[in-house]
Amino acid sequence: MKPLLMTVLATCLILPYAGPVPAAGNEHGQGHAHGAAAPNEAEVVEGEIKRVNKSAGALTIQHGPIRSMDMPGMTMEFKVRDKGMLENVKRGDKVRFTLGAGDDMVIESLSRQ
Ligand SMILES: [Cu+2]
Repeated sequence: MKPLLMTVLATCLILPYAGPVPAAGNEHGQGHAHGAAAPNEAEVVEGEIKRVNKSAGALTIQHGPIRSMDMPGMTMEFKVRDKGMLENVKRGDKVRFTLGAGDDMVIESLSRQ
């Protein structure tokens, strides 16, 4: 579906402007410079890829805290929205990603740090 692809691309373009993401701090809340293009304010999570599973369309990521989900840092597997997102990453890459709304923990956007 084209609309989904557009969403993924748009999100990827927006990411570089999200600004520095605190690795451990809580500095969110100073200004809203990136708000205009991010209607639902998806939280950007930092992590390191531990495994790329192309057949399952999933990534195992050692991620930092995800405050919007009350999740501490841990290593876990995430599905990706589009398997094409797996083409540009490999084990050991440091990445930033956002998850879709809801409990399904699907990676909606992904970029290398
Ligand atoms: Cu987790």
